[in-house]
Amino acid sequence: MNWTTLKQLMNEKVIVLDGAMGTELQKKGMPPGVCPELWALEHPDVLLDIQQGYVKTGARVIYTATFGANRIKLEEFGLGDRVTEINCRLARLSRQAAGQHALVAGDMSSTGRYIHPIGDLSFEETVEVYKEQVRGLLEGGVDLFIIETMTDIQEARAALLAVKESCDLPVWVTMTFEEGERTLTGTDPVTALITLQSLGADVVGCNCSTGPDKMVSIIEHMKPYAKVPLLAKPNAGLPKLVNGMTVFDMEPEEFGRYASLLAQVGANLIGGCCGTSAEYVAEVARNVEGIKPLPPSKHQGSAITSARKTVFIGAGNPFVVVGERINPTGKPSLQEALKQKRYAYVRQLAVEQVEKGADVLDVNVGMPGIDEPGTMVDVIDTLVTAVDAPLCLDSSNIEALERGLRIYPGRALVNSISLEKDKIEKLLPVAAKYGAMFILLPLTDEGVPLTAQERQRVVEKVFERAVLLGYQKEDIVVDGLVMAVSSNQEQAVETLNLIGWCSNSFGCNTIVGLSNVSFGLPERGWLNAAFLAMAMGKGLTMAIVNPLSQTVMNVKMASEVLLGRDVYSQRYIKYFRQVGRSQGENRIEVQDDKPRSVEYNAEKGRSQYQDGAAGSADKGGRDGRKNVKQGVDDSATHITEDVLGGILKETESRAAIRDDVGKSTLNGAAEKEKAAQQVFDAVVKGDHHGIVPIVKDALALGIAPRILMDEYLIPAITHVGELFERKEYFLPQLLMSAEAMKKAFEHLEPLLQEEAASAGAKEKKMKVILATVKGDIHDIGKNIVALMLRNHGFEVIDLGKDVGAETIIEKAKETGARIIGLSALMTTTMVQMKEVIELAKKEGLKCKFMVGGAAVTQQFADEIGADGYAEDANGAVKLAKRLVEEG
Ligand code: B1M
Repeated sequence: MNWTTLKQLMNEKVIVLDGAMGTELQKKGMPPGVCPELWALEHPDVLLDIQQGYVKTGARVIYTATFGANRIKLEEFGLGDRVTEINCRLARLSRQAAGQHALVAGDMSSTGRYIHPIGDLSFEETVEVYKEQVRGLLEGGVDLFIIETMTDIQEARAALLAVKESCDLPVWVTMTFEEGERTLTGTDPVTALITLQSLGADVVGCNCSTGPDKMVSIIEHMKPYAKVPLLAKPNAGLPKLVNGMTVFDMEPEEFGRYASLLAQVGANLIGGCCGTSAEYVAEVARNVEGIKPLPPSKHQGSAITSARKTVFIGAGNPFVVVGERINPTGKPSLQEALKQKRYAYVRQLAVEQVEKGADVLDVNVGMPGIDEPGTMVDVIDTLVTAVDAPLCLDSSNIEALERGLRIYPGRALVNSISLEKDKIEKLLPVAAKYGAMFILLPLTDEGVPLTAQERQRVVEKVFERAVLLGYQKEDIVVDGLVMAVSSNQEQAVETLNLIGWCSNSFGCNTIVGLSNVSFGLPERGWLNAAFLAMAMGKGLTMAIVNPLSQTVMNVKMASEVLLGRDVYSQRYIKYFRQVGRSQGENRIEVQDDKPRSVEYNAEKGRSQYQDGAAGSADKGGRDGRKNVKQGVDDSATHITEDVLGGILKETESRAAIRDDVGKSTLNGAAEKEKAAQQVFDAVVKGDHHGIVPIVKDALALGIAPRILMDEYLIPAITHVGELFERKEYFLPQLLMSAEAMKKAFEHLEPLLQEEAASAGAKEKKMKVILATVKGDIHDIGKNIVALMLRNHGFEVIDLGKDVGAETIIEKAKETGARIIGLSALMTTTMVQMKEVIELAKKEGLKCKFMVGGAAVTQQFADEIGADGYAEDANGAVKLAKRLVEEG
């Protein structure tokens, strides 16, 4: 059997895959803590027994036991120099187990590290790590590759590219989704599918994490868009912790029944993950026998993705607004920012556009005297953590586009490919390699064809070339080529005719760069809006516009209703409810938005809202702040956004905006509130590039460092935690917010020390050891506690985070510290506190223990025998003093 015959078989049968490897090795004696790959290699009989069991019970494909055999994982066991050897030998063993009855899939999985900008591993480094593993597996004779249990789409992309750039063998990719049908880094099943199949995966699917019941819905969601076969490999139910051991307790019979359900909703290959054995595989085989598989779809639809979102384009979907503002042409402040690599400004432009309704962001960084490829990469890295909107990479520089496409963690839209020699011969294959959609510009080396008919011929010629590289009509968007009506008035009609032809005859999506139409005429907004309405009437599916132009956005919303694209006018109603304007009232007047509801209580530092909605804002502390935030959502934020909407038409600089708003509308107290609010927002939005200047602005207005810390920064990071818990935020956003918090804290730290010194903190020099316990890397709160204790004269010995009990006790002995302070933020790590206290008792240490952290309670502190618990840093100081007094 080979891949071709397996594919043919897939037309008639659901393909049965193998079951678990790790949990089976454990059952057969593999001790905890060893390198599973090495153990399997040293126990070939065990491995052969497991895999032959799978083949006997019906598996047509078995996975090599090389799940963690990449350099980064193997290095943890000191085996980093044996990558190719281990992979090759394990692949050969699987080959032996498979015989002629099954194919061997070279198994690869996560490195355990995150790729830049979420983590510190570079994309190319990751690709190289996987290529090394691929070499070993190829040497061992695998038939295909499986990249499995991936939680980060960018890492999955790196592994997929590594295989595709190393050989022509098929490559399958399966992601692991959490309960809410998102991966740990926030990718949903459809987004994962579209990104991976566009990049060339031959099979896509899901494995691990949930039980088979939850996977039914994931497969159902993917199926309508899947051009490739779908794979499901669930665990034997949800993992449960019993006596400190993880167990999976779904019986083989029940598992088998779910296999039949998975096949019925569209899975083409089914096997088992953690907790499954040959018995489970036998049940899968029995239950899918005779089920006619649902074939893959011929189309996935016109879709582009970011790491966390898919935007569908065209028929049946909302009109797509592509924000035009990240383009330095005619924008001196953006030019300056790009030259100086001040990406906070680019981030700001992105966030504003998305807040104003952009679905996609155009990214153009081309200008004289700049390293365009390098800047494109930097800007993409900035934007992918700032917004969820997919990106349209816009450049005439092929290298910039290629580098951008390589590291972009989704399916991008390329702007643009024409019939010009360079574009068609060099750029088109690059776009095809990365599976990008592209804007087809009906232009030739001879220039712009003037009539719609001439442009149609160019569209057809470019499309003919694209088909050869696997493109379909759904993958292209034709640019109507908008010219200025001031110089050539017939051109608008030609563009409209081309859009009509694409929509009604050729059958593809269309786009216009709207503002070109009005160039050279006064009152450009009206021409832009009128042309947009006409083009939408001809079937236009998307436009590159300034989403901060209220006129254009209002007309877009209205046109969607009139064209029947906005069923029951739902989006229209919602939009105008949010904007707070009725149709036609498109003037934005700063004076309209009086800051009547905002009052800054300079003394208390806390804002108070007099609107009914925010009535209970003065509770203070975390909860108080939460209410304040709600108040802001209902009043001040909208005021600010509307004001900005008007002003931003012409204003580039954030500082200028703040100046204008401050001078024309807000009194001093409200200005302070606004500045402090921006500090809060910078943490929530994870603006780690921009937060320090924002903090400086707030300080310059006279807001005390402690107020900023207690009333804005801590509540902001707490709010981020709530968003994370509600699955509105994912790990990348959490990391960016933590980074922003860290930068702000670093800036405030010396000021907080000065503040404390001037408040007359007494020198006591009592030694306190502080640590975040083992397994826990949260240290923001612990650092604040350390700072506060130092401010009150304690000598703090900060051991950092993820610190084991032995180290803590050792340091206590060494330094003679009288108090040990432990911090833990997770329910899974707070149990470590008990270990430290028990070890201290065992060692006869006479120390007092204080504990704290979000997960910890007074009751828990009592249970584990701690001497005190503090809810916050102020409480920690009081507690430490009490413990000193108690001796
Ligand atoms: Co994570 N995280 N995080 N996280 N994170 C929490 C804690 C979580 C509650 C978020 C959520 O789901 N809502 C959740 C834990 C769930 C649980 O167990 N109940 C969680 C999770 C699940 C995770 C990961 C597992 C996510 C993942 O990878 N899937 C992962 C775990 C990594 C690990 O530790 N092994 C993870 C990672 C991260 C980041 C790295 C991204 C980042 C940490 C960066 C850093 O610290 N350098 C992060 C962050 C920022 C958070 C939240 C959003 C904020 C924590 C924080 O800084 N709060 C947090 C949600 C939340 O707490 N609302 C969350 C502000 C800080 C000032 O408060 O630390 O409570 P806090 O400290 C206070 C008091 O508690 C007290 O005083 C401080 C100042 O007032 N205090 C003490 C603290 N220590 C004290 C010690 C004392 C006395 C008082 O005596 C010694």
